[in-house]
Amino acid sequence: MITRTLLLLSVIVCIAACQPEKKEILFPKTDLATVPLIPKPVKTVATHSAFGLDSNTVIYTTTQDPAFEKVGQFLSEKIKGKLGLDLAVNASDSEKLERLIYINQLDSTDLETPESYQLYIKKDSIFVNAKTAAGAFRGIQTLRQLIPEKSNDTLTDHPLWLIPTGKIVDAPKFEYRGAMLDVARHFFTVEEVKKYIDILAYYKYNSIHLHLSDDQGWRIEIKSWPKLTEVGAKTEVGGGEGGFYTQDEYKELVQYAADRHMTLIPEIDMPGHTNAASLSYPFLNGNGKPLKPYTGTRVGFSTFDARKDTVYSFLDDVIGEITAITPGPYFHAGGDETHATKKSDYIYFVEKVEELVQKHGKKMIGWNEIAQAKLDPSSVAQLWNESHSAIKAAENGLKVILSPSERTYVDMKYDSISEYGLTWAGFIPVDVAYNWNPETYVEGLPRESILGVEAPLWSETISNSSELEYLAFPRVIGIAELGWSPAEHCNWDDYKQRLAQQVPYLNQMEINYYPSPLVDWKEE
Ligand code: TNX
Repeated sequence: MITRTLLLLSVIVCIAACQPEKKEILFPKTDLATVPLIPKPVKTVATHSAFGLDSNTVIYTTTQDPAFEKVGQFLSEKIKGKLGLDLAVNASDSEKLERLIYINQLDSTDLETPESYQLYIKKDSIFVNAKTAAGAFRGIQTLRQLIPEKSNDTLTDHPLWLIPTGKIVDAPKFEYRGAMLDVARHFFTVEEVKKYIDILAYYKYNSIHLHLSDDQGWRIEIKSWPKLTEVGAKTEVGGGEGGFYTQDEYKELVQYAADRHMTLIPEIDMPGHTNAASLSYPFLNGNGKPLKPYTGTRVGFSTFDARKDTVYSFLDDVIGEITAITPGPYFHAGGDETHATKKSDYIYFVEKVEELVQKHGKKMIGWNEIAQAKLDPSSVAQLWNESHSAIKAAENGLKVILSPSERTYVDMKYDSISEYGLTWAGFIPVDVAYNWNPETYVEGLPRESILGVEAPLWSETISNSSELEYLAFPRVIGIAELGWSPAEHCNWDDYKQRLAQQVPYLNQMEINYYPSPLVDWKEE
């Protein structure tokens, strides 16, 4: 009896131990509701099956609107970059209709905003429905995030990438979702700015604001005032060589952003932050002090002369040249930290500049200080440090962009051991940047007055893509969600799980993100 039991036991042990090692099947989750989408969509319904994306999949789009075809091509290029698959867009041979992705223009009342979209994923077809190409573009970002990095079985010669089936109905919370890059304190090349724009688009940002001038440098060619770049572009913080965009390069950036349905917003900061401009043309200077190139990081010492007519003729040319190559609706006129400008001069100046911006067919955006002036309700105030001025702007009918420095200033250090960044607005760890509700953050600011949110990245301490990425990522990813997803979906514990799973994308894009210890990053 004992021997029989022993025999049985040893057989069981052997069965357990002698099992051939289970081949790991790389099977992605097929539950649409658990894919780590950022920003989290408004509504997701999972149907627990899968669409097998493969080399026979074809992309079709509405052809009446060429912008929809471009969205299809964009998707095809990104799939090629991620998986190596070359998917045809609107190919004429209709044989290959086994599995298709259809990007469809649809005039439905369910699609409430221009960026709304619906995604219907069935076993053989994926439909992206949108009223506008912008909506379709946002929809295909969701689709990109649904495509797993790995196919179901890397050993077959016909791999399938399984996309979970179901339905997503989605629309942004705010019409404005921006990121600002300061290319004045340190210059960033066209390629560096493009890379940033491309990543922002993946997380559904729709605006890229470039801070094109400051005390330390002027960064855009103005043909009628060539010294701005001959003199004013040659400096940057720390004494580097500076740089500027020619108008052709600027147009290239505008187009690159437009291809991603993003608006480029140019900023010429004034009347303060103008040392580089005044150094180029000293008649502009209003602080009465001798001018010299500035490569430090102090603020608030420079000003234009607000009472000189020639200053406004100069600005008419500058604003005219820039707006002529800027298709978006806005021109940002700065207006912050004007400690060297008398208050009455400041108000006079901002009102004159608003007129010029409108004369050139644009709406003015300015930092919250502009609320001191009497402005047209078409102008927009960008809140960075004084809630009361945002409230005042709203009372005067202006819309407000929220960039509260203690939450959205991604140029602040994460913590005391951060490699780059400033600290004047406090440390901003990844959870602090995420854990706030833009709709209720400023007490007394009505919801209808909020145009959206923006994450500014000032560049005193950073000078290349890798340093930029260290400060921006992951914080701008969280701010993307705050700008898009309904407040009830914005939850740190849930978000940090989804953020942790962005690693494959961040690695594929070679993004030097800060691996915050608050997040349990998923190793690949
Ligand atoms: C404040 S925010 C500034 C910038 C600096 C930034 C550094 C604002 C409108 N002005 O000039 O670069 O702080 O964090």
